[in-house]
This record gives sequence, structure tokens and C-alpha cells, in this order.
Amino acid sequence: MRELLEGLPKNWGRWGENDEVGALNFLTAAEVLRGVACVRKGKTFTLQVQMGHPKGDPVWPGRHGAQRFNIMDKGDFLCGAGPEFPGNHEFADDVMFLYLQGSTQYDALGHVWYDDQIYNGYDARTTARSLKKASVLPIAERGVVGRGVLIDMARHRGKAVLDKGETFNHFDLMAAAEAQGCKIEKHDILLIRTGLIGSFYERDKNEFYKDFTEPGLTFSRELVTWFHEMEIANLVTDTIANEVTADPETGVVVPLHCALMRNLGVVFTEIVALDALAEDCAADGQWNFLYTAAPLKVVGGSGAPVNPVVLK
Ligand code: UVW
Repeated sequence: MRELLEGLPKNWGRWGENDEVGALNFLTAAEVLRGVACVRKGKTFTLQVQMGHPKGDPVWPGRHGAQRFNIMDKGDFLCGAGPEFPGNHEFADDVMFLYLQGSTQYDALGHVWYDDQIYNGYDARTTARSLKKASVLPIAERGVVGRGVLIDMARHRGKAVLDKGETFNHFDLMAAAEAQGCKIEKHDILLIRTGLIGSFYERDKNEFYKDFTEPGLTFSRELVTWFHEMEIANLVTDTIANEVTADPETGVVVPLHCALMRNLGVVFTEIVALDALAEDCAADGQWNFLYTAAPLKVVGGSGAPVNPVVLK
């Protein structure tokens, strides 16, 4: 990874030696108002996938989807195991076991690293047992609000869903934006649709996970420089890991996690449901909007579930 990313820009120290939210610092009050200016119709969209979906949850191989268990329900009361209260109300309770990266989620900036340093140069040993630095908590405390723009790469290529391992770069994003009649602007929250997550529920799971390679952004030095110059605050996609799984040239796995998240502090949001929003954008021709998201405040978390809300 070091060799691949040698000489590329870093934002370490740019927002001070204690910074933990990286490129979200670009989302000033003026940027919030730039997003608000996109709200014209009163339409709202929620972008979280269902947790514990009956057809399974799309996850990075080795993780598991959310599992929810009833702790109390009518059955407990029928067999006399439910607690009795004056007035005799009954109730249902449940618990959930979930990977914090196993559903629609924000990654903490300390989620992925190489060379023993996480975002902003913090020692990777600060991740032991829980993230003491650059956890998801500061992102959750801050919230994410700004102007979002959706690039529908699948629609641009005339496909319902991009192929396994199909790549695209910043030139493709800009060409798609032009075809959509919109522009990716500095400080945008960049949403990219590949069709992958929407397709998951109807696909054979063996086929989906076989030779696991997602479609997505592919690493190049120019692409990293473009993200740096555009000062993109947040990358949001309908894939599990926001990039083509392995760089086709070198075989290096998730180089953009390192180049964008670890080095530039670009915040990643993954496994996002973008189909309904994309349909609406294609119908009304408006591809920009106010994007808002508040991941859960998980102390020490390397990620946290979220249900982003978009307003047009
Ligand atoms: C990895 O950790 C590889 O992916 P994600 O960012 O999806 O959690």
C-alpha cells in the first residue's frame, strides 16, 4: 500500500492535530445552505437498507447480517412467563446482534489503515479494543449535512446493475454528470449508484459472493488527486465497500480506503439504498439535493448504522 500511495496528498494536520472528522470539516454553514437551496419540492427519501431483511443482508464476506431476537412477546405472557404489572399491560422486547459495518453505515476514519498509522497520523495501537482516536463517535456527534449529488453510473451505462469488477473513474463520473445535466461541485457529498445493493435481494447468494468483486471506483493517482482538489466531504455508494474490491492493475485490496479515508479523511458511507432516489432524479431531472445523516453514537466504534435522509 505504501508503494502504491507514495507521494499522494494527505490531509493530516490540515484541521489540527486533534481532528477526527476529516473532510467533514469542509461542510461549513455555507455548505449546509448550499444544500438547503436544492430543496424545492418537499420530497423526502430514506437511504438505509432494511436490517435483518428476510432475503439476507449484503455484507463483506466474513461478516454477518443483523440478527434480531425477541426477548419478550405474547408467547411469554401466554405461558405465564411475562412480568405482571398493575393494569396488566403486556409488551414485546427484542435485542439485535449486528456488525457495525453490516448494514448501511458510516465508517469511522480509523476503520482502515496501513503502516501502523490511522487517519491524521494517530498510532494504530489506539484502535486496540475500541477506537480511542478517529472513531465513529465524533462523526455521529457532528452529523453530516450538505449538498448531495447523485451519479447513476448504472443508468449511464444502460445497465440495471454494473457487472462484477466493472470499474469507473472520475472522468466517467463527470461524463455521467454531464449526461444527467448536472455537475459535481467542490465540497459535495458524492453519491454513486451501481445498482448492486438493490440487485442483491433477487440474486442467488452463491453467485453474488462467488469470486467476490464489486463494481466501483478504481484507484489511480489522478483520481485521488481529483478527490483532493474537489474537496469531496463524503463518498456514499450502493456497494459494500465503495470501490472495486481489488485494484485491477496491482491486485491491492481496497486502496481507496487508504488513499481517500486514511490519507485524505474522506468519510465513507456504504451499503446505501439508492434505487428509489435515482428513479426520482431521472424522472424530474434534479440530481442534487440536501443530504443529511446522523450515524448512531457508538463510543469507540469503527462504524455505525445510519439511515440518511435526502430532501429535494
Ligand atoms: C472493509 O472493511 C474492507 O470494508 P468496509 O469499509 O465495507 O467495512
